[in-house]
Amino acid sequence: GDGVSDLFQAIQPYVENFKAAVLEEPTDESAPLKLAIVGRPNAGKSTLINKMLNEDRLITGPEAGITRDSITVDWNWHDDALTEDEKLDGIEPDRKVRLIDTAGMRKRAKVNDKLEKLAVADARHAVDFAEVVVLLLDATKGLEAQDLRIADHAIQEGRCVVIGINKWDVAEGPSKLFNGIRAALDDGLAQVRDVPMIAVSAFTGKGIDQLMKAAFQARRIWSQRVSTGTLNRWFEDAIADNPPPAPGGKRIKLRYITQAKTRPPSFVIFGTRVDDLPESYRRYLVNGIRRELGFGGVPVRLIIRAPKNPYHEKE
Ligand SMILES: Nc1nc2c(ncn2[C@@H]2O[C@H](COP(=O)(O)OP(=O)(O)OP(=O)(O)O)[C@@H](O)[C@H]2O)c(=O)[nH]1
Ligand SMILES: [Mg+2]
Repeated sequence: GDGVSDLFQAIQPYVENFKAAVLEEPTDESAPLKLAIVGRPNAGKSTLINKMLNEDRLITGPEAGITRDSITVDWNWHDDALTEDEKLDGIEPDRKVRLIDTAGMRKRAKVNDKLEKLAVADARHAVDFAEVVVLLLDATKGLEAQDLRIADHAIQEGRCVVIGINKWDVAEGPSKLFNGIRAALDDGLAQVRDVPMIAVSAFTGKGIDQLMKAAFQARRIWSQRVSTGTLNRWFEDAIADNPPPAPGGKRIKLRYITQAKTRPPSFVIFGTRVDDLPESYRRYLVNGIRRELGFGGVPVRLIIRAPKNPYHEKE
């Protein structure tokens, strides 16, 4: 093991750069969609991909823990139901997809075995390099804390999340189940509202087209840029409607906003005394960006800071 940790440290910066480069690649719609399918063991991830491909490409089975390594497979999804708007936007019915199958992720406390640890680490990596992550649930098991943990990791990494509820062919009390999961998700994933949720069956193929549509749409939203003019008009209204508080009688001033980057959409607001701004006000602004500027269902980052001004420090 001599030198291994030095080697690791030497490699680390390249990995970080690569990760950043993957994210900043310009996306035109026609670029293959990097789509990772993740979830607990046995949710039906590999079966779903086989159904998409229409061939028995990946090993599946009734026991948990069949898939051990992430596997990438290229697929062409044909969208049979392009809307008029999508046609006007020049979206083609044949869409390239890079599907990534991953190992099932159990609750960390249960994972003792070394091989399983590696498999889970590998699945987490697949999330970091994907654009959209499908979190696949098992309709016969419902939503568990572990699912929220997986979704949370993806959102923290700035990835779009789409929820697929698999095995819908054997779901009991489907509408109650669906609404129950919706409510639990809205409760458990406070940072992203309205995460798309689709009932699917890897056996019958139900819901696959809807799932793919939601995934492509999420990427489109995640990659979009709003003009500075529109952004600041919204910002002025938002602040006029609900001005920032004035702790200790001194008003916090928020001056302007800019979209620093896309994928994930990230915004910076400049102002003074911003350290005193309550979290609830930040949430108010993020929700406004989501609802009023068309960034619903994807992670949105907002940094609020003082402008870089050498005199400001002294002041
Ligand atoms: N009824 C039903 N069973 C399904 C469906 N999809 C998968 N299964 C079954 O669920 C079991 C697990 O399927 P896999 O595709 O191996 O699950 P996985 O998520 O890849 O599991 P790991 O690789 O272990 O994480 C198998 O017995 C499948 O036949 C479905 O849509 N409906
Ligand atoms: Mg599998």
